[in-house]
Amino acid sequence: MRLSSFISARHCFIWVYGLSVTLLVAEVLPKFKPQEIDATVTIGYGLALADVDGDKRIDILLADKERIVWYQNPTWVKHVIAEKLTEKDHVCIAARDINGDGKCEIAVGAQWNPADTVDSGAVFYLVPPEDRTQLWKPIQLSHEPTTHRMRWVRNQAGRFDLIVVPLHGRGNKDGQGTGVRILAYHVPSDPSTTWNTSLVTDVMHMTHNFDVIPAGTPEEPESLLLCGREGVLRLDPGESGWRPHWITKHETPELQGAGEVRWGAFAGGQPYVATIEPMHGNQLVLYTPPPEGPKDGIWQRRVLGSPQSRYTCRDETVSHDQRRREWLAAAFIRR
Ligand SMILES: [Ca+2]
Ligand SMILES: [Ca+2]
Repeated sequence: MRLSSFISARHCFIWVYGLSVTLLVAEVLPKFKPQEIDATVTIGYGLALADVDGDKRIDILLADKERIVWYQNPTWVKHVIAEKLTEKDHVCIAARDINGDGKCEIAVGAQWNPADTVDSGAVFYLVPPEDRTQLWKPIQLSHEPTTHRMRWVRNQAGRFDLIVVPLHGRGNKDGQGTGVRILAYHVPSDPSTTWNTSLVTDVMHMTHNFDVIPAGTPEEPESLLLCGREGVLRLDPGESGWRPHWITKHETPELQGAGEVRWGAFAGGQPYVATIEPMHGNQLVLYTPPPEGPKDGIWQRRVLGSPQSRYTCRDETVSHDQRRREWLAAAFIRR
């Protein structure tokens, strides 16, 4: 199936979202052929796609429980990048070519313990060896507790910052307390020296995920889409910090925040935001700008689907399986 066919199929799904999702999957999705890449993954917390070795083929990177690895396209041979960086699990990975040499730079998050909002968390930048199939050298950076998600994002100067999103604010209990500190890490010319950070925002709690909104050109800065207990917040870089725009605000009991978020656009260019609600939840939700409203107003909310109750269980013993389902659902309507 050609890529263009897949894109066309996606648009079809979006425009007829009122129909059964199951029916649409059968009608419009191309036929995928599963290929087992690795049967020894323990807890595959974080995934990234980037060209590691500079051969112009996109490779797969994985933050597994105790290993950071990459699978080399097209053979998917596994190479270990780093092992057991912290006592507790690795949890996230960011990979992108940030210096234009065609090979990705890598950062990872570790020491995962969402119950410890004081001492958990860790952030590392990994220095590549000459031969990128060998072990990389970790440089530990400062961090906020409960390090959870990270992405490389292009800033106003055309350089890339590492944006790190913890799950909870420092010292929080049950999602209550000070806001989560979302930080931008600025890459120094020598990565082994101190990395300065700046605050992106601290207005939200239980910030479970975020997305990067593509810029209009490869030179412009990129924006963020952050989701959490309070709803979904768009953040645009400006001369005096990040400008906030609430896509949705969850201030009533029936709206309990969002756990996954993706930005996208219809065939005509009209943007949308897709979420899974609430965190680890069962609702697939679509937000679109109000046709007559102000550009910075609250967007219209439509629930596209609510799977059976077995998907809504919040028991931690099945939480990883829930996350996998969330990812599949969000990816399905992604651009
Ligand atoms: Ca490659
Ligand atoms: Ca590079």
